[in-house]
Amino acid sequence: MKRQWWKEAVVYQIYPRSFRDSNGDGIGDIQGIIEKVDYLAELGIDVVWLSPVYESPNDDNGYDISHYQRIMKEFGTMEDWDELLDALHDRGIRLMMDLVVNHTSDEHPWFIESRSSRDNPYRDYYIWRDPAPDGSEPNNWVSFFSGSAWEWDETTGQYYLHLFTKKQPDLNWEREEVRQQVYDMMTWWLDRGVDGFRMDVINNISKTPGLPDASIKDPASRYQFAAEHFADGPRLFEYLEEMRDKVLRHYDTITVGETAFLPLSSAADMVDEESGYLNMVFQFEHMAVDAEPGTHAGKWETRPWKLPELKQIMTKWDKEMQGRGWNSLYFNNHDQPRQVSRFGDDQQYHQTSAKLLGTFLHTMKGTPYIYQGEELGMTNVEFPDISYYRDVEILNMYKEFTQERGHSHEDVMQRIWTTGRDNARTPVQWDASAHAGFTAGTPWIEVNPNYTSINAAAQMNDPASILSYYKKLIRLRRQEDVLVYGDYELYDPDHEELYVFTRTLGKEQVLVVLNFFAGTPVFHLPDGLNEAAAHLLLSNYDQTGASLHGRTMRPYEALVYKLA
Ligand code: ISL
Ligand code: CA
Repeated sequence: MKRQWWKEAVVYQIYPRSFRDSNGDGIGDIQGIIEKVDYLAELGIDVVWLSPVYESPNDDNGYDISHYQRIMKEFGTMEDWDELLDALHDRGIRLMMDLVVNHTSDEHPWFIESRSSRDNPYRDYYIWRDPAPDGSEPNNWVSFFSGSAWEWDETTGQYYLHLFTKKQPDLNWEREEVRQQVYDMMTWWLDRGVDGFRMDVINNISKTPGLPDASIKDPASRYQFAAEHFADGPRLFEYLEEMRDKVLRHYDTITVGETAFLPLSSAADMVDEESGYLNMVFQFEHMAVDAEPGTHAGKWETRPWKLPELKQIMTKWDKEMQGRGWNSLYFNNHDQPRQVSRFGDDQQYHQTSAKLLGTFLHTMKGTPYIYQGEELGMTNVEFPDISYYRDVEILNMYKEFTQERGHSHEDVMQRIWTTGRDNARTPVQWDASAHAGFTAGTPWIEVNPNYTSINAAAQMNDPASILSYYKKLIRLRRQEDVLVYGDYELYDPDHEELYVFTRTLGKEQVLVVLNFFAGTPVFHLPDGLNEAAAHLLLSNYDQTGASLHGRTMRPYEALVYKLA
């Protein structure tokens, strides 16, 4: 496998609205990030992935862009952005921007033109269709955010497609000028100095020609999840190849595609080091271990997750990429619940389980992504009422579930507490002062009330804190080549509590033993491994020096040993 800086990197995701507010308007901003670049440098991360900061009416917090080459007023100015880029580069940190080009805002000038008349030159920048003979939507596709994926437009008497909210019309990638505009815009940002892109729902840009109905997955609904018609479309690779050849190959970048529902074999082709287009993708299979399988709506229907299934998914992705491509590693981001609440124990074993999950992500093979606040063990939140929530997905889902699907208010609140995206979007908890030191004003979304105990200031100088542990993890990965490039091998795939694997690079070998739950299983050294020369690199407990073989593991214990 080729050595590449982006394989050795640790990426840190910033969701600017919730990171740090510098001017007291309650909204995080670019100057707020600049205030914290030293914090990021001390943490030791190599790359910042910045969620969208472009001009936007904020129907979906910046994922609805009305101008790709301007900065959102609430976040600052282009000068602020230049200052941020310099501040990061000065500290050796690269900047990855969010590229949202499956759709724009309905307030983007292209869409304003497009909807103005049927013969406007921008008309087919978007996807317009006549109604079905009975006047209803052109097909049965459901939007990710509830209801039909089509919106009726009175002016021109046609529907337009929006896989997300109706303020996020899908671009028509079949039109060559659309693609060229996107490539020009990417080039413009690369020439300004950005180091790469995280590509929002990039696998959705090619749709099945003719836009046929989706198969019925939810018989109770008029609208159906249509991934089979947009997750792995016929021209997807053609577009990405063009993007690679016209833009990316001229720069030294880090690229990651967000690719929910993209089949593994296509993902591997997409990131193939010889013939592919992107460095890595965010796969979503492991995000479904606690969800009802099959549909997007399944995310609201959770079930207990099983460790053997997680192992099976992670191992399958590793094996498929082996010798060909590269994986990303994550357990949370701005769309997912907090990892310590979802996969750990955010009460009794808060610290220990947060460290265990971090250990897994930083010792597996792939590039780890830390989501802001994860390094503090930030948790899910249970706001008492729907009025506290801001996320358009949550608000639409609340309406749909209470009004159309007959669920009770209590039932729906429970689902939001478990799965809702606002779990990840409460402000970063900097200290124990009012609003967690996020803002001097009134935050756009309430802070998690546990900020008085969980915050950066409290953890900064505490060697036993989650934050200190993340610093060690990041340094360890930098120190031990085997943790970056070593081959991964799983042991005991069916064990329900222990996740045991090795990483091997030439003569070097690391053994990772992770007790994913609160039980106390006994660990047996797998055949063929030798503990004679073993020494401990890292653990989330104070060690007592017990031998490795036959050891009784403590709740959520994580052990990283160098065997040779
Ligand atoms: O979290 C999800 C909704 O339940 C995902 O399915 C998410 O919608 C999907 O991963 C796409 O996410 C990305 O594009 C969306 C935006 O809302 C998300 O924040 C973004 O990460 C539309 O741009
Ligand atoms: Ca602000």
